[in-house]
Amino acid sequence: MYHVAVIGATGAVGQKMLQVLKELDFPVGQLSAYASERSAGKVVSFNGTDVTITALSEDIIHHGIDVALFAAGGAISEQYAPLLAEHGTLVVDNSSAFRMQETIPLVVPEVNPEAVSSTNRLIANPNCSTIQSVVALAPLKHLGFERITYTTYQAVSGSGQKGIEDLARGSRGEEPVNYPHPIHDNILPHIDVFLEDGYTKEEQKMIDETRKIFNQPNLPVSATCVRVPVTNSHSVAINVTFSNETTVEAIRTALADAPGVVLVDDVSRNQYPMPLDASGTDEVYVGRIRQDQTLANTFHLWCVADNIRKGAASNAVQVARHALENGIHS
Ligand code: 2RA
Repeated sequence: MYHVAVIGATGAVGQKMLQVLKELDFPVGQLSAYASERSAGKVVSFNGTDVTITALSEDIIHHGIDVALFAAGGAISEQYAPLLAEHGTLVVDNSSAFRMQETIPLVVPEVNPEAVSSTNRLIANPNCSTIQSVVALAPLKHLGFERITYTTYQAVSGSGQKGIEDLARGSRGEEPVNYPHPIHDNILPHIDVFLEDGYTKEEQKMIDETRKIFNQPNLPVSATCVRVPVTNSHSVAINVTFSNETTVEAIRTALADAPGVVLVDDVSRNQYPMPLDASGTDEVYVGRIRQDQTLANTFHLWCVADNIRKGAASNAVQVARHALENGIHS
């Protein structure tokens, strides 16, 4: 049994980590919850018990923590995650701070479990929209990826509680506070900041992280990331070109047998993945599989997953379990 800490325990992802640690039967002997000074003394719930929030400080290295799950944003991760890892804690970080550092594994256990070695104490959790996309694509890797394009339809919960509140505000006819435009009755082709070339940082994350996870640094990948007025669960339209010939049926068969994937693809019965069905689960749902009419060896896939669970909290817990089972000892 392990002493597990959740850093950022009052946020949407931190709260979900507490829930998922219990639901996935993670071997928690002791649970500690950390957040900013502002939240110190507040109470969160773990396995039906109240846990009082401790203000995060460098003192944490003396608290005997075996496993730390970080969900407190990049600046906090940069300050505390390497420090804890150096002092023997296994750290899984949900921020983007370390994802592209060469020596730090970026892991989705169903996709690249081999990226974790027994010397890694700091492991990065990928971006939510990347996680579900690579889970959907991994069973097709043997076909050879030539090119991938993503178009995302991302729920407001990806922005945390403030995104959910903006959607509710809009439905009451009030102005947005978090987003630059109303999200109610609207869509925003804008997630995270704009970069010099016109892509957003969210789009660049999907591009870079896909290349790193599949270990194909030069793979042509492109993305358009869009915020939609859905409370929870992201959807991604994937267009993928393979080097080898295949068929829709062969793709369906590969996905039907794949870990973490549920195939929902029977349009004769209007069966396809939808956010309402994915929310509250840890699977990635894939459907609408069809051949692209315009390009050889190219297919469309539609995938949906709970962005707070598989896209963040559940993947982090699964990564921690995988690392512990594979020789990382605290
Ligand atoms: C979003 N990718 O949906 C973010 C959350 N990590 O905005």
